[in-house]
Amino acid sequence: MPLSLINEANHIVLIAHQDPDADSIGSASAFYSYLLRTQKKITFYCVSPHIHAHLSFIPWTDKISNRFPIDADLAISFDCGSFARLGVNYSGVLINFDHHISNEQYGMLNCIDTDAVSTTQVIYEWFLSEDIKINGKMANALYSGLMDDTKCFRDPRCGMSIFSMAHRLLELGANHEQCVNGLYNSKTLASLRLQGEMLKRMKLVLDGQLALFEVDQELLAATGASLGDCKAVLDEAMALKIVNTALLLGVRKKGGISVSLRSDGAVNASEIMQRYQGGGHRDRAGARVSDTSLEQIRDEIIESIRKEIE
Ligand SMILES: [Mn+2]
Repeated sequence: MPLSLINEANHIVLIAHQDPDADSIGSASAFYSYLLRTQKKITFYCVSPHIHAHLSFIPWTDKISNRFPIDADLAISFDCGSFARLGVNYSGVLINFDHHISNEQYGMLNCIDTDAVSTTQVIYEWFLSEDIKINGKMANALYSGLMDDTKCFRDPRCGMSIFSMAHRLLELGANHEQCVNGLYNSKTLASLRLQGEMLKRMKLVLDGQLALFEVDQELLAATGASLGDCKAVLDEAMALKIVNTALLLGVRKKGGISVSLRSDGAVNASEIMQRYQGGGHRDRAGARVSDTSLEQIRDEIIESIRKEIE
């Protein structure tokens, strides 16, 4: 049980994954608030040295450190499907809280609910089951992850149970306006310009069912945006009625290709990305590929998609 491991530990390190999102940070943040009630030493760790400024509204992000403490005797990871994304080669006791279907189950305890829309939902339900009181800070952190992973409640899985969770979190002190502003009204001009260019260059293949985007470093340099800014356009493409799959191939600065795949159920995105040592969810997944050309990986993935949708 997570609780007995927590009770036994002296120094607990909470791990948000590499290039963290609101779900990973929000889950770890809520846990940080909870652990402050115990008399234990806590470290909030993330391998990425720079956390996106738009996530700074989530409590305790100022505590995030990219140095892993050597005396930690318990680690808890949040929203991290693969061991590699922890960014640290930790071999001690580890609890793995997640909702990715591709989760590698690398923990000593794996608390994984692949039906949950966010890891913050997994944490929320765990808090309820253990009778852990959720304060305003915790509610806001949990709500931010819920909002981000459901794309502002646009996920078709958002039904009564998700809206009652959201309702309860608002009652407990979550701030809807702050989360909307932090997650959706915080675009940079560079990312918007990039989106415009990407939409101009978008190709529709497989009879228009697949929207294809290719991004190189020249485009990023010209717009001033980063590779991380590219993914948002996939959701725009998915909003086209005819499109049921969207694929992004981005050339990384240090070489290799970053792949992101979205699907509305036509294909299993996680399964396709796992063939490239990536993973994620059925409807959105990704991978990083190094020893293949962009053309080769594009043709391979299009072929995989074609086989599944025909
Ligand atoms: Mn998540």
